[in-house]
Amino acid sequence: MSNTLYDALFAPHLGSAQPYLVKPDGGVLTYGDFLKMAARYAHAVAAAGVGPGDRIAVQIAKSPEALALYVASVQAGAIFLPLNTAYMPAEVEYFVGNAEPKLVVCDPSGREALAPITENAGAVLETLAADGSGTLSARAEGQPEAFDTVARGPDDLAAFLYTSGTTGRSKGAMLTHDNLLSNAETLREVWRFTADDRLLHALPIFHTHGLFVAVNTVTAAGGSMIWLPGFKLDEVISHMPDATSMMGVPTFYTRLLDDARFTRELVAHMRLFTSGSAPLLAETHVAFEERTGHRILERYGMTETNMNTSNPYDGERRAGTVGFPLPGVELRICNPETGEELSQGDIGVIEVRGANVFKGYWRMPEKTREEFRDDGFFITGDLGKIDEDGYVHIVGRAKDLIISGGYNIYPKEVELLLDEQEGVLETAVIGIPHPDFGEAVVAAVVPQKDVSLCEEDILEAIRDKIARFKQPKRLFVVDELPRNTMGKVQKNLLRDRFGGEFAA
Ligand code: MLC
Ligand code: AMP
Repeated sequence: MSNTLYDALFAPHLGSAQPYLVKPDGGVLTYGDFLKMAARYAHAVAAAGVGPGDRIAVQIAKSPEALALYVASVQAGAIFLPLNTAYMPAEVEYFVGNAEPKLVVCDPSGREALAPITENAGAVLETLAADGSGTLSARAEGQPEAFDTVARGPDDLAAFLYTSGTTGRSKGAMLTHDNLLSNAETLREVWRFTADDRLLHALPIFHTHGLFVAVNTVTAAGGSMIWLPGFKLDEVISHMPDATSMMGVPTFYTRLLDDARFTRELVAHMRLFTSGSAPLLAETHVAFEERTGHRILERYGMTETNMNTSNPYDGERRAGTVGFPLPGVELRICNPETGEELSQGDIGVIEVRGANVFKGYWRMPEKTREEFRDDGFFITGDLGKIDEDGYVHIVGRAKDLIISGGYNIYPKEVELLLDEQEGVLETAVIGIPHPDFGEAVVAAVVPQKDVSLCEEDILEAIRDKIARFKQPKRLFVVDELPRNTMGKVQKNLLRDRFGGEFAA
């Protein structure tokens, strides 16, 4: 029986002695051995009661076993729901409540906090640690090394990835087998990945970039990956000589450029550097070329759409642009209010349609309807234009969103939490330029009458309530928020006032 994603990406490598994952200590896991491990995990999740269409929520460290669990989920016909390891239990509680997973897998250190949540939701809780130990791996041990792949068609769901919303509530983007497969095959082709490639993989695997763009594309080509637990400068630099390619968020590249060991000689053999998830400053693009002789290939995507555009492999990689629509992706620029298509060169909202675009938000039909046009185009919320040579430029966002080090933060979620704190009347959360993260979260807070507030106390009060990366890097106590005549907070004025806070 056929399973769209497993059959195309993984099954061709069964029994293969080709390297798949190279561990930080140099140990190599072949495709054949990796897929046996994935099969054992598929037995383990099936034994936990997971059947076709059930969700598996995971909040675990990046490891070969963690990746095997993704493949096991695909093979078992389940829906994989990876969660940022920085999320606090209260955030996980929402995802578990919303997605109703059959199985939740967390780090052993998180078990105590998550046990009441999963019990409440009627989910099985298992653990998997960074070193591959845990109750789930114990279940997987001794299981058969082959698993009868569960049948799944192109339109069946393979993953839910939660993306925050402007209302402060996260939405589960439903991605099908075909969404993922079509994008992986396109990227393999346009970025020329082959079995000779070895990707330096330092991204997290709970997001589209690290999991689908990187893993699925390399696997589609039969290449291998240097599987680092995260982005640590020393490790990345020391493994660079063994890689052919790297995918990163802009912070990876600015950090590399800040290090004198990152030289032209170190990367002379490299074939490709790609960047995405956040804007790559034109000056970083230029500095990178000056230092290394390589032009970073910038592309543009979203959780909901996978990758939409890419600068060309051959031809000019134009700094400050995200290149051309990928084959099979239609892209247009529209008036955000009327939806009318605009002329070349005009700025409007970017809309996309294609096999890459998700099926909608889990149990949020209204939200889904709002974000699609009647003709099937998805409204990205990014503002852009197309230049005279056809390159797409992203010039801003119609959505109130901050992207910090490649992670998305919706100000509303942080504002709602700050508003709940004692003595707080109202708040506004903004993103301002930051030399390392691109943008940093900062907050302006108005105290209630006759209350005196201080930055440290408020930050301390929210410390365990939301993921650290969403928390303001600075918090300013102000007398009032600037408002326009309609009463709407003028965040641009706050950005003008506090925008220089992290200036170099
Ligand atoms: C970590 N911290 C951050 C942060 N990452 N703060 C703001 N923004 C971030 N992105 C904070 C931590 O909370 C901690 O704070 C301190 O920084 C050090 O934490 P760390 O874990 O040691 O940080 P580090 O390892 O240096 O992580 C930085 C990073 C990481 C850039 C390597 O954030 C990262 O891997 N980002 C990639 C994100 C990504 O893959 N995005 C893809 C989305 S998919 P404190 O105060 O506790 O010390 C997508 C679609 C598409 O967007 O197009 O690709
Ligand atoms: P996410 O919801 O995490 O998938 O983030 C998607 C958002 O990241 C997009 O809507 C864009 O705003 C932004 N993004 C992704 N790639 C780029 C890029 N190359 N340049 C600018 N913004 C980008």
